[in-house]
Amino acid sequence: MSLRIGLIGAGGMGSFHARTLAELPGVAITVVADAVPAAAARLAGELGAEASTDSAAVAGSSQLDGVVVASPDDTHAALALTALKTGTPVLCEKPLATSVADGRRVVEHEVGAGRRLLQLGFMREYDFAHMQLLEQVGELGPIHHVRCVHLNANGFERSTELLVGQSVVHDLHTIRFLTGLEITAVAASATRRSSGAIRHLLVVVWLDDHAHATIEFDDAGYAYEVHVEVVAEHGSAVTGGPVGPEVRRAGMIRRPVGTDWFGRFAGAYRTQDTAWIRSIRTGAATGPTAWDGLVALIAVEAIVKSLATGGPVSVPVPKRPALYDS
Ligand code: ISE
Repeated sequence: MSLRIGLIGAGGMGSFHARTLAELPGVAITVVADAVPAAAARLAGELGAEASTDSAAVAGSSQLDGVVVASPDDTHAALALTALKTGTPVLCEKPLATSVADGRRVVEHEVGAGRRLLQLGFMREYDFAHMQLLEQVGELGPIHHVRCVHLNANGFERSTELLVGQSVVHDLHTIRFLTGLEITAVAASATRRSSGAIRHLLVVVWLDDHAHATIEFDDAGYAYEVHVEVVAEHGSAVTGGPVGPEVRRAGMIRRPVGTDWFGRFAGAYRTQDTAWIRSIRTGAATGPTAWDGLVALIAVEAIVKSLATGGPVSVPVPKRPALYDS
C-alpha cells in the first residue's frame, strides 16, 4: 500500500514538495490543507487528494504515514508538535519556529518521547555541491574559516527578524554541518534601504575550536546565488558555480545564475524528500534535526540582538541531548 502523506501549506514551497513527493513510487498525497480554501482545492485537485482548511486536524490525523509542514513560518512549531504527539513522522520546513521558546518545546517533546520523528528542511545538506564540499573538507585538516555568500532574489522587503530567520538561518546551519563545530558568538552589521529594511548583512560567527565564519547576505533582488568556501589547515575548497551552462556567443561568455532557490536547489529538495520517505519506511529519522533547528534559532536571535546593540553577542547553546548525538 502507498504511504499516505498529508501536505500542510499549498503555497510555493508546499506545492513544490507535493509535486516532488507525488512523483515518488509508493507515495500518495492523500490530503492537502491550507487556510485559503481555493489554494487547498487547487493543489488537492491536481493531485487527486482531499482538500482541507483545517491544518491542525491534518497534523493530528491518525490516517497518515507522514506530514509535511510547509505553511507560514509562525505555524511550524505548533503543527509539528501536533504531528509528533500523534506519532506521525514530520518533514518540517525551516525555520523550526519563530522563537527559541517554541523551538525548544519541539525538542523537549522529542527528547521526552525518546524518539526522533522530525526532519527539518535544511535542504542544503542534500545539495550535490555542498555534499562534494563536505567530502573535500574532511581531507583538509582543521578548519579556520567558512565563508558563506547568499544572494537572495525575493523582490520584497522583510523585517530583520524575518530576513535573518528565513534566509540567514540556512547559512548558520551550513556552517554547523560543514564544520561539525558549534557556534559560540556572533556580531552583525547591516546596510539598509531608505525604508529601513536590511539590504546587505554581514555576520561574523565565532565557533568553538578557535575557528570562525562569515556570512555575507544580500537581499539583492536581481539574482539568486549560494556559495560556500572553507579555509582549512592544509588547503581550501569552494562549492562550484551556478548551475546553468556557460554560453559563448557574440564575443561574450554568459552564465545564468537563476532567480530563485527552487531552480538552484531543485535536486536538493528531491533528494531530501526521497530521504524522508525512506526514513518513514525504515522507521529511523535522518537528516537535519529539531535540535539543529533550535540551535539555528538561538543564533538567529543573537544576530538580531547584535544588530540592535551593535556589538558581539554570545550564543548560549545548551548541552546537546543524547537523542541527537549521531
Ligand atoms: C527562502 O525562504 C529559502 O528558504 C531559501 O532557501 C533561501 O535561500 C532564501 O533566502 C529564503 O528567503
